[in-house]
Amino acid sequence: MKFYDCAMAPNPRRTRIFIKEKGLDIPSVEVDLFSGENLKQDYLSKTIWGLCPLLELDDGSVISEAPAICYYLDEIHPEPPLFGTTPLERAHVISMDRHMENSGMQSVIYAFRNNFPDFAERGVGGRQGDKTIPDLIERGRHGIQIFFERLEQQLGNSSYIAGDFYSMADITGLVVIDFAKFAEFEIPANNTKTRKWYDTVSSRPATQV
Ligand SMILES: N[C@@H](CCC(=O)N[C@@H](CS)C(=O)NCC(=O)O)C(=O)O
Repeated sequence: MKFYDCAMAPNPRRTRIFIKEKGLDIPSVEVDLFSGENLKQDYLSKTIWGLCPLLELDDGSVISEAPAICYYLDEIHPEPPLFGTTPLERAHVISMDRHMENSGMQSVIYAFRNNFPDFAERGVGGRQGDKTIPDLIERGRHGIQIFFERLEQQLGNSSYIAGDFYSMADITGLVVIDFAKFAEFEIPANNTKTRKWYDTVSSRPATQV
């Protein structure tokens, strides 16, 4: 197996944390997304989507998308379970993971990417020639505000995001919050449940990557 990673990017980090939580040791290759290595033929020959992370298996097949890679690893290495243990838990984990991605990650990407001069012609990941759109910065900021409000509400229901157990949804939530911090958006001071949850998950050794 080979893991195509990028130290600075949030979606590869989700996968990196997952691999570490599973106690796996998968050789990795660093992809330089900033210089556009993912848009060159070598990388595109592995995935036409031009996105990182990727997991390449020994038979040459390639899995793209962080949740798909993690789901596959969870299937072949079930312990510790990170997608829950029952059909209903799995559904909640996948549902919450998607909310973390669609509501949280997407908002931070809008706010960050459209404000990042080096990506002036790379407004959409995995593509070249899309100009950034300054109006999307505000949409991103508003989305982050709503995301923080809803996450606080969600954590009023259970101690972790998808229930009373740690899961992929917490990994994605943590990565979104650290990426937001990098883009200078902090958890609001009054969001006490989120802050408590964040302290718990970010003190796990596997999240130090
Ligand atoms: N939904 C995908 C997103 C993958 C993605 O957007 N990766 C970003 C890095 S965080 C990327 O490869 N960007 C390429 C680019 O900016 O051109 C996943 O879950 O893996």
